[in-house]
Amino acid sequence: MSYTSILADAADGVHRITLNRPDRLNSFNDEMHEELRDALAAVAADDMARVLVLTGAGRGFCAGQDLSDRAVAADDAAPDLGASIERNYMPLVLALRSLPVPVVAAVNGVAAGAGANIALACDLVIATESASFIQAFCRIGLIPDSGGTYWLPRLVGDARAMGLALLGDKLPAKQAAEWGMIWRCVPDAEFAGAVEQLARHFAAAPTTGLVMTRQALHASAHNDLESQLRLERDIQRELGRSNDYREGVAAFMDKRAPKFWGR
Ligand code: T3D
Repeated sequence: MSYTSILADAADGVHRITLNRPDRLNSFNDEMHEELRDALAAVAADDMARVLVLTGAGRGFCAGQDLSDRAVAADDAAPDLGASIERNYMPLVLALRSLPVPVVAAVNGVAAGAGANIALACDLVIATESASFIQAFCRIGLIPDSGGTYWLPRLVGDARAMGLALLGDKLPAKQAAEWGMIWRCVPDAEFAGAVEQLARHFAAAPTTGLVMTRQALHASAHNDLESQLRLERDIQRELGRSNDYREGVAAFMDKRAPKFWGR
């Protein structure tokens, strides 16, 4: 499939997907969703993949749903937003959360509406200092979707989640990092280098162990302690049989850098 709304490339285990509608701040339309589904399936199917970096072209990361794509004039039939979410946003969030490689959101500029929450669905969010996060939904009478009502209280606590969701104010990336909503905020001049470093790190990491770490952390949201301990036991049992565990221990004993297989 050739793409017009995104760019996708892969080299040395690093897959990159760039949302590419910069004149609309990379807002989502059906075409972009379809292309994203295809590109994410390609990452999942690539045995050589070790990491996905998701970013935006131009000055923004993503401004959420393309509002010019919506028939909202009084004389038009109301759009079925539930159908749009079921068809596009739910599969996107679930695909990002279950990809067999770590997913880095490299937030290069404003992330608003579903654009903010798609970033938060990724495993690590690194943002440039001039980026910001806006739960813009309340400005147009909607609720935070794409997992917003799930991530926000877990990441920043109820009070801040409520403030962000009800006011729709711009949260600068630096403050988002201070609040623990994202992993890191870096000065604009250092952003590209920091993203590259992260990508290279993951490209050489024990991928399956990382993906199972993500799986266990996600499960902790609904498990009690005993269930979580059982899950850790089961995953550790499986990973203990892996080539990467053998290599990690051998490299430690040999005092050399490990050479992990990944997947
Ligand atoms: O509908 C469903 O399927 C349900 C799912 C909903 C999910 C959602 O995401 S709902 C929330 C949708 N998003 C928004 O409400 C955000 C709208 N955008 C903004 O509020 C602002 O653009 C930003 C705060 C993000 C950035 O502001 P600023 O001043 O830096 O840029 P700008 O001038 O507003 O935008 C630049 C251009 O991008 C502009 O076009 P123009 O005037 O140069 O031709 C603007 O219209 C366009 N643009 C920005 N966001 C969107 C958009 N066009 C369509 N849809 C957008 N979301």
